Amino acid sequence: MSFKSKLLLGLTGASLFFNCSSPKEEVADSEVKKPNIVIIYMDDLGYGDLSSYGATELSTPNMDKLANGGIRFTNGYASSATCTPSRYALLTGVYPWRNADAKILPGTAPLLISTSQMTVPKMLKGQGYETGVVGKWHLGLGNGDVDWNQHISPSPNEVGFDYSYIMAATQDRVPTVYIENGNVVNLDPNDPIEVSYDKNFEGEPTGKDNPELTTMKWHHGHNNSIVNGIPRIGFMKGGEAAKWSDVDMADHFLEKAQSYVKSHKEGPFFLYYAFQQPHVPRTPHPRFEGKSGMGPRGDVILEADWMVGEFMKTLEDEGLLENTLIIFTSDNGPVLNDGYYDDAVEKIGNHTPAGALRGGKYSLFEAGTRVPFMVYWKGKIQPQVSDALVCQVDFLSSLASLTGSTDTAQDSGNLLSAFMGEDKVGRSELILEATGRTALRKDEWIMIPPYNGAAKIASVNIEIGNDKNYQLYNLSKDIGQADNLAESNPEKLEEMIAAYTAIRGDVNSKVEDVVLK
Ligand code: NG6
Ligand code: CA
Repeated sequence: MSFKSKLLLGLTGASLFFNCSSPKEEVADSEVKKPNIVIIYMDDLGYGDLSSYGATELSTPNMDKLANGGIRFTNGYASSATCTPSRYALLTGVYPWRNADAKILPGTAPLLISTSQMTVPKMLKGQGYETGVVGKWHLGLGNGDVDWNQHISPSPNEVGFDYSYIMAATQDRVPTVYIENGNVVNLDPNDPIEVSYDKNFEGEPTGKDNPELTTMKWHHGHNNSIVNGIPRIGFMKGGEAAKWSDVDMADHFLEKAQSYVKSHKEGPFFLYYAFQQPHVPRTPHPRFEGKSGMGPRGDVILEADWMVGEFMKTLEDEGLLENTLIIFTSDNGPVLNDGYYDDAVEKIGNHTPAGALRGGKYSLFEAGTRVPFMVYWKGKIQPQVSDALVCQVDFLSSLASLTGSTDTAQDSGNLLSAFMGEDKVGRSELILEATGRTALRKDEWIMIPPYNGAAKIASVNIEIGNDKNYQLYNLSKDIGQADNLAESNPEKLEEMIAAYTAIRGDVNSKVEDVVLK
């Protein structure tokens, strides 16, 4: 069978469709063009936040189009229950617990990914792709002593991205500026930017001392520099003209993502489009304010859904939809009060952001890491629901397989056939991480080793999975993790501990209590 007819028949197993050794005339055929690849990455969107994943109180029609027109995974995981480690795993194919620095980073942290490390964009560049990142970065910049008034390096541009338009860390952390290809946008040399996570700059107001200057009130943390009335984490001085507008951020990133697509439509391109919603501070554009009836958290989910729709329209208008593989997922599970009084708790009503899952962001329970996870490719992937066990750490090897690269990374499985809807099993084992602690998912089982420390982070009101005893749950029968089978099924527990220790070693006694700073 020729390469072309194989392609026309669809995918078989995890076969390469873009075989570099194929005869020239077949490769030249438009139908064997390498697909554009887009990863849409949400920030703190929960398993139950989409109507396609069971939400009844919120409607997310545009995200649902991806879920219902592609593969909707029910066992799709972020590697971690917080942002930085998940993003590290997604881009590098390496479990974040292998890197001691892969924790929630301050805005001044050095670049976490080594410039010599393999990454998804680097691998794709090797296959002829143009690569871009738009949105939230949160993987560190520079070497630890960034001068925000000079060109910043290393940045995404040194780990595989040809183009970057990012915020350095999170919307609640300084510096509150956009950075394009290593340069702060709209920087005024006469108003230099200074940033510190240790101490305030003399004379600068803070959320703690000047509550009268804030329009959003802090609940825990978030009481340092005030930008646009919102108190943030970290201190910043100067850079007035460069400061972003929070309510316009989503529109701004959308516009950058759309222009990236338009200017790279000859392809192939890879775009990592990292949204900031529904992470705090939740600042919907006025046209979405009050639309969900659930307060700002619901409103920014509707805003993000609209953005997904507009972005998809651009792909369609440019004639790219049939040749673009789109992955949609989230970096960790949901949280309501993550440090500001913003009505997220008060107005939640009957909505369940985690669906039937236990826990939330920061948690080793399922809601920490099991997230909305869809793969959409118009005309190539049959709409379906898949229970295959898949993780974002698998993107590197799987996309390598898709595009004909032999690059891999230590923990990245080639799950291409699962991502194409052919294999319904996926991985057998997966190590999940939450604030420095780890657990093993194996087939339908999850084992959480004993951890000291509080069972709940009180400030966010989330059970994080700590218990002084082993926990063992059968997720196919007990998705809500109510029934700990560790005592009643000692054989399974022993098998799980052995499998866990084989990957992880005996490390748990060293894990300290979880403190959110
Ligand atoms: C925590 C912040 C939280 C959020 C989180 C990072 C406090 C008290 N809490 O430390 O608000 O910013 O870090 O979220 O400061 S993440 O999704 O980027 O991992
Ligand atoms: Ca996050």
